[in-house]
Amino acid sequence: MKKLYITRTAPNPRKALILLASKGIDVDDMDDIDVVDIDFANNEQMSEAFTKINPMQTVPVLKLDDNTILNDSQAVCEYLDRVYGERSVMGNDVVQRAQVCSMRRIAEFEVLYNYMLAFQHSHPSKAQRVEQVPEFVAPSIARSNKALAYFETVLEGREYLVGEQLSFADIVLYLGLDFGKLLKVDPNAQGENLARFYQKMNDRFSIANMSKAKSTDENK
Ligand SMILES: N[C@@H](CCC(=O)N[C@@H](CS)C(=O)NCC(=O)O)C(=O)O
Repeated sequence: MKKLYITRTAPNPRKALILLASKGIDVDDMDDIDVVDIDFANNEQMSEAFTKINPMQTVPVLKLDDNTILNDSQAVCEYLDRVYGERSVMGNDVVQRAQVCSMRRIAEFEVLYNYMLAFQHSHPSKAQRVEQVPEFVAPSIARSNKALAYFETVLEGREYLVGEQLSFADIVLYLGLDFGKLLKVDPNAQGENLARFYQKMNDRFSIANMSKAKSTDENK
């Protein structure tokens, strides 16, 4: 049995959960993957047991049947994308794959990562994890917001960032917008196109709606 170590509210593991959900797969209902929830509230990611699995003390981690460890969200998502479901969310042809890669990296490094830095440098729960530099917070948020202006133009007249179907780049941009809320950045106030995009993605993939879908399923 493979093991997927996640924290359901954190953006990097959510990439994997949303990728699977976008293919109609419920992570808790997979025959060959066991989900292991890592409790951030109790710093379980820093425990001795988890550190043995991933010395970087981060989630997600996917442990394969032969004990191979994939300890980065991109690697985990590449694996899940290839092994599960019909259509790849990484792009349908060579050019699309390159476009998805490009949009995904800009969304990741300019939007999500800068918000994560702002969070790590300001939130009390991360004081153990990083040496907090409060001066880092405002410029990091400003950097993310600046990149959002770029995505507002990319989404003009388009439903998704690349092609006509949802791709991994959309998932990462959505997670960036969603994480920005923790820094008091309103995802609905960054431009009309981003607001439309955020609403649509959030209806499908918000933490609340994904667990709601699950409890409805369980009640069947
Ligand atoms: N490069 C890694 C980064 C993963 C990462 O930073 N994950 C966060 C959750 S979004 C984490 O585990 N943080 C641990 C902590 O804050 O203590 C990846 O993309 O998988």
